[in-house]
Amino acid sequence: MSNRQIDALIVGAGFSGLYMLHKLRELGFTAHVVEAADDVGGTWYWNRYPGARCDIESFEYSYSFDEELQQEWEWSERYATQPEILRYLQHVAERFDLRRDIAFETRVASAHWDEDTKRWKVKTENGDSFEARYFITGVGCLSSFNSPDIPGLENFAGEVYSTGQWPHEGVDFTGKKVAVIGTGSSAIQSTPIIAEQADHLTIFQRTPNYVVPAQNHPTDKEFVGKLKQKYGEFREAQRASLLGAARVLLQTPKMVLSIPEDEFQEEMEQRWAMGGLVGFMASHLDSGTDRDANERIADFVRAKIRDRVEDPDTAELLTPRSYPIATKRLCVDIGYYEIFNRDNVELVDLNAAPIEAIEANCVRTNRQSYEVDALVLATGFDAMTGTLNRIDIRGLGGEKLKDKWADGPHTHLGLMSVGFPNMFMITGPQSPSVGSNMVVSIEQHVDWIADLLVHMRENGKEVFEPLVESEKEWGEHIDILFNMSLHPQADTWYLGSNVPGKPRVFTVYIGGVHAYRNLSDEIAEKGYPGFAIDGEGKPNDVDFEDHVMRLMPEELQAA
Ligand code: FAD
Ligand code: N01
Repeated sequence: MSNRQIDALIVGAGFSGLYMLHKLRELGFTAHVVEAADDVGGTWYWNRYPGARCDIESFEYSYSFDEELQQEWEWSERYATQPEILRYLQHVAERFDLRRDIAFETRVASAHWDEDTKRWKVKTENGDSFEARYFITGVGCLSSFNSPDIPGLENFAGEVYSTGQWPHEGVDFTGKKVAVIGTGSSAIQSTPIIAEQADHLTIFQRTPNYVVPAQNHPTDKEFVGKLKQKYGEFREAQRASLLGAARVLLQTPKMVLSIPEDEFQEEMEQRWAMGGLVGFMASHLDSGTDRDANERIADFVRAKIRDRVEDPDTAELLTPRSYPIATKRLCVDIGYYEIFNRDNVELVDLNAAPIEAIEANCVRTNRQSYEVDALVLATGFDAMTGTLNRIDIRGLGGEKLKDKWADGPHTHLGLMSVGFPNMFMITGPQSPSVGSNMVVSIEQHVDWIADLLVHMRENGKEVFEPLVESEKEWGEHIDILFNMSLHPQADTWYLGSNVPGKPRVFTVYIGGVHAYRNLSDEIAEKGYPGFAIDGEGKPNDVDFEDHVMRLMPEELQAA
């Protein structure tokens, strides 16, 4: 039991918490991390299912804050596997001697703002407590597993695995009848490997996904060698990009519907051959705002499904039609569709035959029972707000964050919430987060918070909080961007639609990594308008929409 007095208490030892700790220590603050797992890694600690790897090229999906680190680390593949990313984060922890300030196997249970001392009182489930000037969460957008509410799940007598909490020793499915529930990225990455091992694999699908190929390969050493000669410039380009990824594979500043058919097909084939989600997520000017334009791209991907899956009925079941492409992070595959050409793989459409119950040795739909030895839940996460809401966070007047957010998150910049002074959320809801290369967005948040803390220290200030008006304005800005986009036409975890009872509220800032950085920088440069420092603040005078419009190509503005 301890009661430590520190400047900052950080929750989580993933990409966010590790960098935040390093940055604050460098600046002379006392900081401590509390992490539920027994080691660093976050996402890459927990998600050890077979096939797990990143969807942004590794030389982009990595820290930029230390030149020596980025020069010395060698990725073995274009998209590194989970073990390699975990090794990288362990290397970072060792290189910067971070573990000595991390309490592992410790879960933060509560954080209460004390108005008298102007400090956060943080308690862990182990009974430790901290008093910290700043409470900084790096708890992850995708870190609370969404266990499905299927009748009888607890009666299943075989093995049950969740992709988001995979056993460290791995699982051998050889000779087993396996069922996978869910067809999101985690299933799309794991099922090709499970299909090779299992005697039989049944995949239960509720909503088909758009999937593009990774075209993974061993690292192109010549390319990366050249890139490392100007890594700094490349990192700047990432920060100045829409998605936080700078290796734009094809530059096509065109409106989709203006491209002649033969030219369109040729260009899309090139994108397909290059692989990866970046070339499809932001492929054309209007693909995210005009449904007809979006359909043209979706149709290209749909045709690819028909090419890859031999049985036309199965191909049709796997084809998404009800929602626009890229309204959820695109899935990237290595051999997913091809598994449906195997004799030992079966696809069950839950829309035609919903699961009625899970029994001791089978999954029973309203049409048929499927005998199963092992059940894999690839059912996603209570994303964006889920992990924050699991902590008893109380701000001014004892208000609970969870209560304040009962109808969805309310934040300023996705970074702070009114009534919760000196609390910061790295990649919080309503920030670019999951709509971007997250390492770039994490570094931006960490740097902004660190600069602010220095500003507070240099000016002898204690309490920092957004103004009510700025939070309202930010919420309206999020809504404007949402309504300009095709996101309202999809039911995704971005909107909480995957968790029964969650309010349908859009939780991602989609104005671009570049626009977000620019407006955040302007706020800092102007001395933090829109926030109160020790109770005094000027209203926000930063024009959020203007930042987005300035970076929007003219053709799109006109449209
Ligand atoms: P996390 O890595 O989620 O770490 C949060 C940590 O906080 C966890 O270790 C958790 O145990 C801890 N924690 C939470 N609550 C508490 C508590 N109360 N007390 C103590 N500890 C707590 N993004 C990309 O940009 N590109 C990708 O390729 C990519 N691939 C992904 C693949 C998978 C399988 C998943 C699930 C996500 C992926 N993401 C990807 C998103 C990924 O989550 C982020 O890129 C990034 O790793 C998040 O880092 P983080 O430190 O913010 O959060
Ligand atoms: O989760 P998901 P995920 N009965 O929510 C289904 C990142 N990530 O872990 O779509 C039956 O996408 C659910 O159906 P529906 C990435 O950002 C990246 O796969 O809600 N089915 C869906 O099919 C990603 O977007 C990588 O209708 C149920 C599936 O389960 C995010 O994490 C890899 C159900 C869940 O899919 C989440 O991905 C992995 C129920 N009761 C993750 N409940 C990379 O490739 C849910 N489903 C880098």
